[in-house]
Amino acid sequence: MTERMTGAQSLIRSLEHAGADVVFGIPGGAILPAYDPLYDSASVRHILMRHEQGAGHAAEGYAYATGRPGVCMATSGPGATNLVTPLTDAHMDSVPMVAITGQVATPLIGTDGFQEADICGITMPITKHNYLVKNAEDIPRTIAEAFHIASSGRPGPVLVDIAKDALQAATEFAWPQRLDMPGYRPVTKPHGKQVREAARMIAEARRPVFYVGGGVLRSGAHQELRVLAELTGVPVTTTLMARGVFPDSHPQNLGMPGMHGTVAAVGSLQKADLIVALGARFDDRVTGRLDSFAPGAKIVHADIDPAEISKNRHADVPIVGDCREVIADLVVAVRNDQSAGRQGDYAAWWAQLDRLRDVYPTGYEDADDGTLSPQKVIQRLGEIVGPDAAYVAGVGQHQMWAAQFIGYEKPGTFINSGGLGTMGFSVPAALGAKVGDPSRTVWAVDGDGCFQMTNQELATAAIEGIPIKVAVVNNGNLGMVRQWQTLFYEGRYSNTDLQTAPRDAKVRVPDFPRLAEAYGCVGLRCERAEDVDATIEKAMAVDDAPVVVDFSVNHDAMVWPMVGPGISNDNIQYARDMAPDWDDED
Ligand SMILES: Cc1ncc(C[n+]2csc(CCOP(=O)(O)OP(=O)(O)O)c2C)c(N)n1
Ligand SMILES: [Mg+2]
Repeated sequence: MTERMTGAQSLIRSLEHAGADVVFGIPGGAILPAYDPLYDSASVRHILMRHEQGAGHAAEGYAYATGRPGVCMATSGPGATNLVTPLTDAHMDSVPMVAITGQVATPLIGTDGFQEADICGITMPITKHNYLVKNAEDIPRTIAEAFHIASSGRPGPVLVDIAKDALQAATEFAWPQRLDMPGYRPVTKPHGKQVREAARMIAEARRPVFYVGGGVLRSGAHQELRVLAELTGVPVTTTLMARGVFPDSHPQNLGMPGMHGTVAAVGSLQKADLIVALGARFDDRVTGRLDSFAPGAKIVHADIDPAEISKNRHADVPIVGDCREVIADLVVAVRNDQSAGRQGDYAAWWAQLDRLRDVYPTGYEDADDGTLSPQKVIQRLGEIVGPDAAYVAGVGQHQMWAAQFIGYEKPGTFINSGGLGTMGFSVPAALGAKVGDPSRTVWAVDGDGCFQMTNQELATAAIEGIPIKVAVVNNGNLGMVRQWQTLFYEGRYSNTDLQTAPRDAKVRVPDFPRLAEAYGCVGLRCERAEDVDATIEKAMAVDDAPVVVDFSVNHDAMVWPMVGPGISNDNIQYARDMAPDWDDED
């Protein structure tokens, strides 16, 4: 069945067929034809953002909350280039997303036409795939493919750039019944022999560890992971991207590895004789100096993307497949081994790791000048708000404290920008997550620097009725950069003071609660430890407007533990100038 309509109508009809219910965007000349039929769509809600970067991060937040591709829309030229950061972000963190951009009309392409940018060329390395559509009849098939590519295999962003004359042309609409993509067939089913080999190595290992990454979240494998972990008794570490896929309260969870990981998690990888990497990519923030990472470990590496395997660290047993299927098959293989009497004995290993956990728990000390500790704010937030809420972090110290001091019990409850480390992610991503799952309480945990990059989306949140809550951990400076200046540049604080919370607290630029009020949100401030609980409760009681809380905290707090940049994980500092005693008998 075909129907006559314009390319623009065909685009909106295609979005409806693809199951898109929300589009985050900003109109402009080249995409304008699409905004006309969008006005009439009964099933696609368009949310007018204040910056295209916000539209992109909102689409990411939506994808986290729903598991479905987030959709954003922008016009040609500057609208499209403003999507470059969120597209890169989604690419680095494997977030399913479809970005639709208007392009100048085909006769203008290549002439430096008004608002022409070669967005397909620009985004080639930062999208999973992209399309330039010049003919109206190609629109339905392209949209169908874009959604399929974004959400299958290793998820990622797909950009569809559509020339204005293709949107305006008359066409026949027909939704494709079948996609014909001979070059794209992601392998999801792992090879049985490799899985059995991995199970054998788990049984034979003395010091194994599961290194669990964001792929486990994306594949929805948290239940399978728990079964595998409990069946084997192997310690588990969850990366920044995987916080929550294995409960923090579980006795086998050692916490987060990496630059600001727990001593036990970092130590477990360094001392392991077997690392089973599940949907993780041996990122430099996890491995530290690569040539000294986990020197005695054999590697089993399971990933849906064959390009990840042996990219940074040689895999002794490569397994290409969807994490959920890999882990489910591993459970079967381990059970078979166990019924044949082959089972690992990790008692000595656990004794070693338990000692590290006991002696070096992740903690903090209050400042002696009576100022509020940022860690305390974040810890209390997690305790009061609880494990059902979603916490969406910005980038910097507050992000690391959010990863360390909120207990995550459920998958998808911690949302952040891991690979790219994008300041400005938090507010729009929180907005998108709240739209994706309105029943969930969503807290943005942001920094005073990050917040100033995208806080104009508070206008979107207020006007569209999206009651997110924002905790600005206001230490008055670009804290993570300042921490590096303290540690590696002799305390020379070049350009990191933001004046958002001057020590004499006279003039704050901006004054965040007043800024929030100007945007139609509720604005609160908390400066004393004794007011933290009541302030959080006050913010929780507001459900008809977005809330921004300025937690004015200590300026000098630092994130510990820390593996300094470019150094070996062996040299992790538990606190400044304090290295753990590994007490390793080897
Ligand atoms: C877009 C962008 N620009 C610069 C950086 C470098 N950077 C990383 S953390 C950071 C400081 C963030 O400051 P703030 O939001 O106040 O967080 P804090 O570290 O103080 O908690 C900066 C500038 C970045 N990650 N992203
Ligand atoms: Mg700051």
